[in-house]
Amino acid sequence: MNEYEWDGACIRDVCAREVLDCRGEPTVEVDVITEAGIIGRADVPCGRSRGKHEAVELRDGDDRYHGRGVMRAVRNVNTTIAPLLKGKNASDQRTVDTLMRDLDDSPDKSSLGANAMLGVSLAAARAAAESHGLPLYRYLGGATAHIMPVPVLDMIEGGLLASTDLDFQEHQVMPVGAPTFSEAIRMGMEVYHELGTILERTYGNQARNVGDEGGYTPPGMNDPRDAFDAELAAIEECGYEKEFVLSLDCAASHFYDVDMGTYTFMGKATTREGMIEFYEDLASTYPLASMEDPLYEDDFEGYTMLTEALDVQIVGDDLFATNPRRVQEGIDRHAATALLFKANQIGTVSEAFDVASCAYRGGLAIQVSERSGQTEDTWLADIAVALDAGQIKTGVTRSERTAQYNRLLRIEEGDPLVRYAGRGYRNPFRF
Ligand code: 2PG
Ligand code: MG
Repeated sequence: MNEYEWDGACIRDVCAREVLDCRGEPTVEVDVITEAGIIGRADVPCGRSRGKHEAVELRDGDDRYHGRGVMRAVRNVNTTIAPLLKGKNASDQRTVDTLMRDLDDSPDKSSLGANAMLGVSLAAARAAAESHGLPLYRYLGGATAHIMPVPVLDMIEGGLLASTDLDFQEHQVMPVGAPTFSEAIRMGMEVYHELGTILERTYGNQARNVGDEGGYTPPGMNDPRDAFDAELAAIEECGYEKEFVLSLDCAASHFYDVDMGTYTFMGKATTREGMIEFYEDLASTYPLASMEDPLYEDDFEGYTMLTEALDVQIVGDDLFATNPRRVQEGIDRHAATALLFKANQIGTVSEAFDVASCAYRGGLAIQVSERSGQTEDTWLADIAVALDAGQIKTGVTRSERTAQYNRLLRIEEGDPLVRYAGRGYRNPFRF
């Protein structure tokens, strides 16, 4: 042992189990237990509108849960990964992650499963944080992390996340003018409840039913401009016109026809150029500040055209899949201005943080994101602060989303050093 080594987080055991996500689907939960008896626990979230370049989430494909069971991933943790990590130090995040990667030995984590690996990776970080007596955001972010993110609130849902006629997946609002995170949440929820009343008037009482992320699902609404109009009316009714901007997750790959090379948008086949024209029109009519996945995930060329045409944050989710090669290509081609950071798209904490560093160095902003299938675990909130990201997207209501916001409220209350990103959400360090 040398003077820099510390054995206070020596791993005694690693064990996984199947638990449920918010959609009632199974997912992986992992405990990393240290010799000192500390248990670091983490749950892995699951996407529904997944990008094709994401690391592989192992599902059983048998009779249980209609094939959606994760017992293969659980077994991989308990019988293959656990023996490898016993006796290692949970603080050596990179060692933990590298050992698993070497063992997996596939380009897309399909041997062990990205869900198995991320569970272990996050649980190790939790065990280490607790062994050091630090909250997770401080342990992962270091002594200087201090930015509270702007919540990107998914008020009206469409696409694969709701049973509506809207093609875009999320019609969001961002309280950028709030002075603190807690005020941002208060204002956001006031707008949310006002919006419910407004939508009910036009679309009937079923409009208050919510989608996977707690956003409303107004029956018959099929034009994103109607969603924006309703959101702006709610914002105005609350007196917050100057405090909010609008935002979208278009999730365009999911209404793109690869064979035809067209988007099926509002019932019509639309070309890439048609979509870009629509976005230009939207950006000149509404206070639109951010758009995620506006085009098909492999259309880097179209992304570059859009990024150069619009003064709007262009966020790459399916485009980047939190994958270092794709993020680098996006930077080189100026194909987007922000990375959507989803740890389970890549599969380990250290790789995900490396992707974040690459994004920052390439001039991209970072929006830390949930998956549509979350659990009550709140590591996402901690990671948003650890990365000083300035933006977090985690739906709007339902306990698995509000759990993240509640965690951030507690961080803000308990740490006098933190500062709300506000209008600096794309770069909180620019003065
Ligand atoms: C997205 C997400 C999260 P999913 O597309 O950004 O909102 O959905 O987790 O289903 O990929
Ligand atoms: Mg998305």
